[in-house]
Amino acid sequence: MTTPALLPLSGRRIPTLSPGASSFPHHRATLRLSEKFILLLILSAFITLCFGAFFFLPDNSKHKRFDLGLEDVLIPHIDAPKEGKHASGQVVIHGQGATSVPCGRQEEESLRDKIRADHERALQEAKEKLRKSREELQAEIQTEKSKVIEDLKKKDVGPKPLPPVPMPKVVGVSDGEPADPDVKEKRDKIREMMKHAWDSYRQYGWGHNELKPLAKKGHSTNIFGNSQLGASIVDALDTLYIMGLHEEFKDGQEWIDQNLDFSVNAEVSVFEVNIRFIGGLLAAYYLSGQEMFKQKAVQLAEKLLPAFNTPTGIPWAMVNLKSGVGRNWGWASAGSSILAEFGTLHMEFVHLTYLTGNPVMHIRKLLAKMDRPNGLYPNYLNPRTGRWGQHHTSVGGLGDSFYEYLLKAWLMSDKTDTEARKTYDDAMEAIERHLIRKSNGGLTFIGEWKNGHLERKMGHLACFAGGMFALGADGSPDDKAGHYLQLGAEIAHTCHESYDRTVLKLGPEAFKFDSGLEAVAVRQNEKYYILRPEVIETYWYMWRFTHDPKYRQWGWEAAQAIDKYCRVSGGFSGVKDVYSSNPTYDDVQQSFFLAETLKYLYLLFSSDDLMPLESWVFNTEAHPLPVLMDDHPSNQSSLLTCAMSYF
Ligand code: DMJ
Repeated sequence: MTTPALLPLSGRRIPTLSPGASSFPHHRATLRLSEKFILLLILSAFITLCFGAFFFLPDNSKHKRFDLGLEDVLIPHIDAPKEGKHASGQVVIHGQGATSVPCGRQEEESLRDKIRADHERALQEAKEKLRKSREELQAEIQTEKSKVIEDLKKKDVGPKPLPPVPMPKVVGVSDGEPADPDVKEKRDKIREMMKHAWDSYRQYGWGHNELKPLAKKGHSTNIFGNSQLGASIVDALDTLYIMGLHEEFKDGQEWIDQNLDFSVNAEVSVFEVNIRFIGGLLAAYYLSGQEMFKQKAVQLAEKLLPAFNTPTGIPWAMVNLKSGVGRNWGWASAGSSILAEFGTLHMEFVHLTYLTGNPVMHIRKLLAKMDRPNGLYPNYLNPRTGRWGQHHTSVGGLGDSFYEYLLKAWLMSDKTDTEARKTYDDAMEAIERHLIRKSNGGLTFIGEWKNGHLERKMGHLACFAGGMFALGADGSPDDKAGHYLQLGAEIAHTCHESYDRTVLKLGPEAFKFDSGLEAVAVRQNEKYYILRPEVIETYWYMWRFTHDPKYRQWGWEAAQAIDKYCRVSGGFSGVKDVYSSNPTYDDVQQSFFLAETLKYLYLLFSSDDLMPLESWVFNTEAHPLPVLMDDHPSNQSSLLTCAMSYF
């Protein structure tokens, strides 16, 4: 397509220079010499102007407009030979020399010829275009669009060379066989449960995001958009690896290598895709050393980056992987982004920064500058205005992993990211003061703060905090390690009570501490259990830090209950009412059941040398990422310092 801007210019110029001007002799005769001179002057000025325009005006053909997903504003090149390709496959523009001053007569001549030729060609193309019908033009535009999309796809799929970085120390990734035969038997049982979950998904839901174990077919939810990204495969990989299920791991690896393509028109949750996919792929890379996983993680992260395109840099909750258009959940207060979502990207992106050298965000710095009501972080923040939405603070849903990632950022940096630690400590202090209470029956619980009022209700999700308190005990200020370990134990106890006070011995989604109620759900829509991991996660951390046998016992109770009430022939399903002896199924095998619940159970019955906590930090989806040791021989610390300064 010709650049339209050329048309008027040429339209004026050609008649002016045309010999046709001499066909009006009577005019010429009547002209006086001075008038002729003035006319000549004007003419030569005009010609100079025209040439000047060619020399000095920017060449529109070089300004390739390229908006992902806005194909209708693409302006294809008319000057294809000016483009070239680097060996890397990246398009580069050559030929800027057209704006430089010609140094000799010969160059001047050839430049003039070139301009003339370009000009003629442009005019010719324009004439041809004008002769075409509307349909022909539309078909042409369509072909151009498809070509650009194809080129884009090729660019996406092709492996991009990443800078070589040293592999962090990877220790204790297999074995962990316990000495006690009884414990070993339990561990084998958990492994068998994983096999059943995986094999069922392999048979009935392969390639889909999740599985419907009763209907025996694939399943998905809105967090994955309209996509088939094999979420369960990516989420399960590292669990398979840690359990020594290598055939299954290879099967999953092959699927990812051949089928996992992120160039899909799907609007996904940035948070969920980050914790499950990027976390899962990075963990698979570190455990197996297979480059392909790293490549995929980086490709996916690039697809998520447009979500950060907001006035504040706080990302949208959702992004369309193809167009890059982002938006927030309709239900979130005042168009806000969610604390637990934008605050749970740090670990994975620090690793990506480490692996690629591309710094990406500065969320923590922005939050540090903001006023916080009572020192608490509200769950809602508007990414346009940078202002908090509704003042609702929670360590459960909407807030949870934000706090978790502050602590884990510090651990993952080999305890050098002291800013993260300080932010975590300050947040915990405010949470203890305003949200943590003891019930009349002596159970410690974490309530929710809503506009200055404490709701005495705790979510299943908040039960992860027992493990977090224990994990953060070492390094806590004012020598409060004992206090935090105790707090972790109290939360673990409360959450165990929430399981123990049900018929199925599985915990409800939320439970109350009000009007004589202690750790039980009241509303029907809070009585379900969807194979969540948080309580078992806390048991595992508490076991690692105390070796109190009650944590293994509680974990075993949960494993047995899951096997008894959630297992069906086509996998494992959530249940709708944990207080009913005859529960109905929700018919979903969540991907986090394979990523987290079964992994934490397996680790609970393994010896401590499997995935030691000095070397590994688990992301919020239980994907282990290695601690980036500051004393790594090959200049890693400067890379790390660089990465950290952006967060
Ligand atoms: C998981 O996807 C993650 O743990 C997340 O942080 C919140 N909880 C679900 C599982 O319950």
